[in-house]
Amino acid sequence: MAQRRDRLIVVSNRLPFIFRCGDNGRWHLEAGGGGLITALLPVLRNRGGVWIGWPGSAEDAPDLSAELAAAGADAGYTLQAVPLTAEEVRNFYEGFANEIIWPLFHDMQLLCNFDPAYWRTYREVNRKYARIVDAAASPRDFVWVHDYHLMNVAADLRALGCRSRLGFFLHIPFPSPDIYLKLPWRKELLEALLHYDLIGFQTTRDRRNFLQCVRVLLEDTEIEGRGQVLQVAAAGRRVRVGHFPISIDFNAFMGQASALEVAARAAELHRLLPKRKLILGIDRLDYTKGIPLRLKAFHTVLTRYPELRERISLIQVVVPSREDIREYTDLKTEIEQLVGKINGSFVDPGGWVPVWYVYRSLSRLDLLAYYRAADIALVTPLRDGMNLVAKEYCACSIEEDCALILSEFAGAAEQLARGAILVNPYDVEGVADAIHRAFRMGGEERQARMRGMRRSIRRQDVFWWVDSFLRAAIAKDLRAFPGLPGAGDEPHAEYVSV
Ligand code: GDG
Repeated sequence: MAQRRDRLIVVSNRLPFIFRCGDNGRWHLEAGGGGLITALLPVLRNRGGVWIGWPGSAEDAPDLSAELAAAGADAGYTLQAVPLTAEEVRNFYEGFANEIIWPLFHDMQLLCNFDPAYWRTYREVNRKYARIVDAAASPRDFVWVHDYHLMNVAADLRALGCRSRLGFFLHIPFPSPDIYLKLPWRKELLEALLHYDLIGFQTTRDRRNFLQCVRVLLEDTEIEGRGQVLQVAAAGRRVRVGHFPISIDFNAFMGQASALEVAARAAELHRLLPKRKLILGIDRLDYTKGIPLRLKAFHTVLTRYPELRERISLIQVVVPSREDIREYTDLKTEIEQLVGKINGSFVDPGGWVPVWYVYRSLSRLDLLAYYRAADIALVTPLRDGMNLVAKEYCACSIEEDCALILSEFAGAAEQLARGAILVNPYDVEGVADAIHRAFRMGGEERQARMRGMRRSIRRQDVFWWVDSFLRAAIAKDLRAFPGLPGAGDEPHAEYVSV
């Protein structure tokens, strides 16, 4: 009888396929997108495995398990849905995850609504995920849980007697103790996290913040080791804690951006907006992305450096997100007012429009064309776990003749500090000066900076990210653990037994 291999079990809030109700009232499955899915699909396809998550609709959606099974069979792994009731979605997803952890972990504690009912439902829903994982996992499997929605799952799994190895990756930042300590359930949440065998953060700053919180809140803390992965003992548990900057499929982006169709669409943009440098901002509608301050900086640059008028245009793409939440609709209104104010102040009838505002999701082709057409990317989140847009922009800059202005509070800044023009997004005049500097930068400097960033992103691409996390998870002894980043002599994760 063929022996079953150890499997990778991925657990995330959402499945890579979501249930959607079409205009005709019929339910169907739609493939999801995004960095996490792109990163993990090749590994799951090669090894087989299971992906467990919420299919993105309330429990009253019809039973689509047969469709889900068929989609999984096509994709080469098993999909398992975690059904959530409407109340669970409200208190767990919209409440605890998006009204507490999302703002708090992005340093915006004033936006938090610390409703105790949210915490109760968060614990219940995490237990629900844990029960489904426990039923699916064997002790030889490796369970990889993703993101802030599911921080309690390991503790719940251990309580159920699960003996599989457990890893966790946080896609958003981890705040400093000053901010984290505001959370009413701060100790319970930290202790729950320590039930994972490996905890991964995006940056060294996030890892440092986490370790400081552990030291402040928990007893008998010891931290050992150096480099990418440390050993931490606290509250009677031992856990590995590392930083693993997430990335993109660099070669896929570069290849697709080289397509004739993309080049033609990019050239068309330059024809429509002739004789000027194009500055690009692409963000989900979210208050962490710093869009209003960015628009104010653009207004400032046009006031402070009048010679740039008619020689630059900002294309600001805002992708609709969480539109049923008040903060988000208010933000949309604020953005639209600012765009109106800038265009009203500077527009040249029949000619130059300073801000091109696009409020919709772009097709992949358009996204690539915008990346390729832009001379300068303006990526200025107030706080961001990583920011993949910055990396995708570099990958698509095939001629290497363009500049990236990047917030120092994006995780990507740790890796791209030498090539990007780093800015403090709260410093409107500083960002305006950075735009001016990028506009005037000589070709040689632009190319040298962009070349360096592209080299680094290509070396540490998304497959490197998966590899380094899985290697850290399976290493038996950290002293025998080779330098993780770029360890070329190590087997690829697809072949590593997890
Ligand atoms: C979270 C963390 C962390 C955007 N507009 C369109 C579109 N996109 C794609 C981009 C990119 C992704 O969405 C956005 O990723 P980001 O990393 O920039 O931001 P979040 O969504 O906030 O992601 C973040 C990430 O998780 C991964 O760990 O980096 O810090 O907040 O891939 O290309 N794609 C298409 N049309 C669009 O209009 N097709």
